[in-house]
Amino acid sequence: MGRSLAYKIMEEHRVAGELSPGREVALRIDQTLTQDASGTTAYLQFETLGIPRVRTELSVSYVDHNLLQTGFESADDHRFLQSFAARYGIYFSRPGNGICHQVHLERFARPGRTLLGSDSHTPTAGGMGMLAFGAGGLDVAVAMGGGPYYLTTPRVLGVHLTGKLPPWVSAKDVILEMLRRLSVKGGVGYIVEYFGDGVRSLDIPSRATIANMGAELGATTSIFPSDEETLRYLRAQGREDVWVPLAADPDATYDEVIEIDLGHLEPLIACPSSPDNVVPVREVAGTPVAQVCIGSCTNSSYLDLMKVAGMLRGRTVHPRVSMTLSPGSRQVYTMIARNGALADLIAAGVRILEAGCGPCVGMGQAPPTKGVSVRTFNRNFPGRSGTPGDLVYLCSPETAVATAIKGVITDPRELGEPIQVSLPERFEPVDNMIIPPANDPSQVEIIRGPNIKPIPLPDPLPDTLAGEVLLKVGDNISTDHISPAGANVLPLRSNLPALSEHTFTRVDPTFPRRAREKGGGFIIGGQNYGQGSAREHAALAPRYLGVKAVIARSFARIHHANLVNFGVLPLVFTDDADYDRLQQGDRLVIPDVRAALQRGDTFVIRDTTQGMSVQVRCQLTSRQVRIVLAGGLLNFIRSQAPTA
Ligand code: MIC
Ligand code: SF4
Repeated sequence: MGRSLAYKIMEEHRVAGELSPGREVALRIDQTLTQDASGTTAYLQFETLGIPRVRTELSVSYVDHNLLQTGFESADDHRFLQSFAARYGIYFSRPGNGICHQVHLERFARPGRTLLGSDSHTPTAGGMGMLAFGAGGLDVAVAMGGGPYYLTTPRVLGVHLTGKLPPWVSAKDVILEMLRRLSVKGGVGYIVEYFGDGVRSLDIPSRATIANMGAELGATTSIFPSDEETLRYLRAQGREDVWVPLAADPDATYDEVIEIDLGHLEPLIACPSSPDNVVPVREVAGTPVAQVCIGSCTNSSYLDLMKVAGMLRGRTVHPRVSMTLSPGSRQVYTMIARNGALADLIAAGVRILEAGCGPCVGMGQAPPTKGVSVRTFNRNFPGRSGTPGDLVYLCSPETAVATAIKGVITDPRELGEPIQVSLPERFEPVDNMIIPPANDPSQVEIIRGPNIKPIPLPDPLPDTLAGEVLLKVGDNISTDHISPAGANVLPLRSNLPALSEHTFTRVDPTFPRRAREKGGGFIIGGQNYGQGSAREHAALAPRYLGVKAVIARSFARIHHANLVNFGVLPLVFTDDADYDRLQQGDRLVIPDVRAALQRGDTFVIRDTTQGMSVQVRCQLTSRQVRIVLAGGLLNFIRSQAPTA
């Protein structure tokens, strides 16, 4: 039977386990990436493994999130990361060099290889046939040490692309169409694999845009074939030597197939405040707008920015609108500066920001109260922009610029003839801001600022778990709700005690205080609990405040793995209706939890406040059970290490 491309690459990288949907498989990881906001904890944990040098083919540490430097904290983190990289054999992409996913695509991604990144949009590299996963920092640390990446073997959703995109419709509209059809839960448990004639008409930055936002579908990853177009892009990057042609077998079968005729798509937009709240732009056209932001790892490529500049040439941003642009990489930034496009953007009134994540992660540019913000980004979870009650829309660069010109949400097809841009023959080779590791690591001193605090190791799971339901939340709670980002909080990522004081504060500002006063307890979640980012802080910080278990209707993949890694028990109701019965403030007891976990996957929780019991399931592999019993992955690894 013919195999999908994803399964071929997984088979080549399988080191243990079974490649069968739902079963655990362990994959060899060729490359890793980290970014600064999740990298500090990843490296602090790597350090505890006692491995002198990374054992991957390539590991890169990027600095792209915490660039505001409103205090000493982030600058200290940057220095720590740079010295750590030099010492342990990791390439260091300096602050200002660009967003990890964009730079990785340009300079390092390789078709057919595996990549593990401590950021949920790592699958962007799937745009060039790489099998790339987002994971918590601890999983990335283990991969840097040469350990495999364990995951539940996903099913494969084949997306059959036919036709060609009409004028004014672009890659973002393809992935918004996927989100419209499938929702933010629709990709859970799947790798999304694109195939068919329509693929050929999409350049690599377009494929990367689509693969990037597979994260918003909840998918394990997304992948495109590697073809002539991939070669063209790699050649333009001066990296044609890493090209290999890759595709699914011609008779490949997929677990499910959906059809998209590119020719039938129209400009789409995700309305506040979820990436799957998608409608055609024409349905919300005319809505007055206060802000337009171009950038993020989804839409900040050379082609994107050239389109934006071309549309704005000779025009001025509408007086009501504040428009920003953050280039995806310094390569892109340099090129638009040299060819004059940057001057067109500046002349049109665009506020040019640094190459990095910027407003996408709430680092500045919070929109005004009740002001609509239209962004080319990938996430619009409530409050992520930094403004409470924000109204963030997500769309293509074409729609964003049409909107910036008119001051109201505008279907770009109203602008007449579309702008034509094409891939350059040669991208500017700019690796001078990527520092290779030191030749003599013994000479490198690791520099730690006062903001970098050690991560305490948790105790093993006790025999009985008891405590109060500290918080009950609804469906689709994102990691932005659990451990928010933004300019005030992100600089605290390497200081767990300080960071934990922000846990759930966007949902209930009293949460950290109550959790401390009660000595920890339980969280009740709805469906898709923990969707969004890969930040392990969304497991670490609640655990630090004493959260013992999360009982939810279902979990997002990366967050589920992060809870296990830090010894927080993820439990799922066997009867969905029990979600309604448990209430915030109820006292719960899980007796003999260690024995129950070892016995099987279902057990009983007693609600002593209401005098009732509910049944829950723990969907863990036997390896994960041992990790939770040990109190987390680091404890587990230590217990496995041969004693001297
Ligand atoms: C995000 O887009 O939410 C982030 C910030 O890039 C996160 C990573 C983090 O929180 O450190 C992600 O996507 O994983
Ligand atoms: Fe950065 Fe935004 Fe991409 Fe996250 S989604 S990596 S914050 S640009």
